Amino acid sequence: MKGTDKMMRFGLALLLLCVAVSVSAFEYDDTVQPDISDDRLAPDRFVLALGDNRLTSAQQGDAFGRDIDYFVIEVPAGLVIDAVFLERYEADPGNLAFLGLQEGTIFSVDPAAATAADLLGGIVFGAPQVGQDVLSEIGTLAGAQGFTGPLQPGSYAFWVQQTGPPNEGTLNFRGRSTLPPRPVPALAPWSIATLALLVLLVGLYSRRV
Ligand SMILES: [Ca+2]
Repeated sequence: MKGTDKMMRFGLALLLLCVAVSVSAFEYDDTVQPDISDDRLAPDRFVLALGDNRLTSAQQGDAFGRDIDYFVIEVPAGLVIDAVFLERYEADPGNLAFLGLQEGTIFSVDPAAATAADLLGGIVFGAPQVGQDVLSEIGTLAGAQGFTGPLQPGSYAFWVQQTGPPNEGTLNFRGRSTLPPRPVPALAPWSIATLALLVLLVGLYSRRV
């Protein structure tokens, strides 16, 4: 293998590394992007990343054209969900929504038949909780299996619905690292990308001369 080819392969590997370490938190808004799945057996899927992971969704009851939202959040190894902030909620006064969750990659029960016992946790939420971290309230839903502390690595299926006129709300699922701090400061992703591009450019130049 020529030296320039080796150099270019090294540069490409660095670029791939850069992409891998700079995976960003998810941000989704179903009021402007496609509606979040109405199918509990085929929920939309999001992967939690470090920091703020925001999901804005709208729901409405039967009289307004039923819209239920199902989504799964995958919590990778090394991360936990340590807070769920209700950042925004807009609806008619007094119109509240419900969020329930189960462990797994689908929501296993028909919402018409679901009881609290089917859920890991849940919450009736709305304007009163705007600005609050509601994770502990989700974990203490009466009759649910319940949990305390952060949501550990795994898959969590969420069911969000309400029965009144349209609402919309923004939840921020905060990802926190559980890995020990690195002893040596790591290169920032942009500096790895810069190095990778330099290696590629040198490789291309070397091929031409
Ligand atoms: Ca929706």
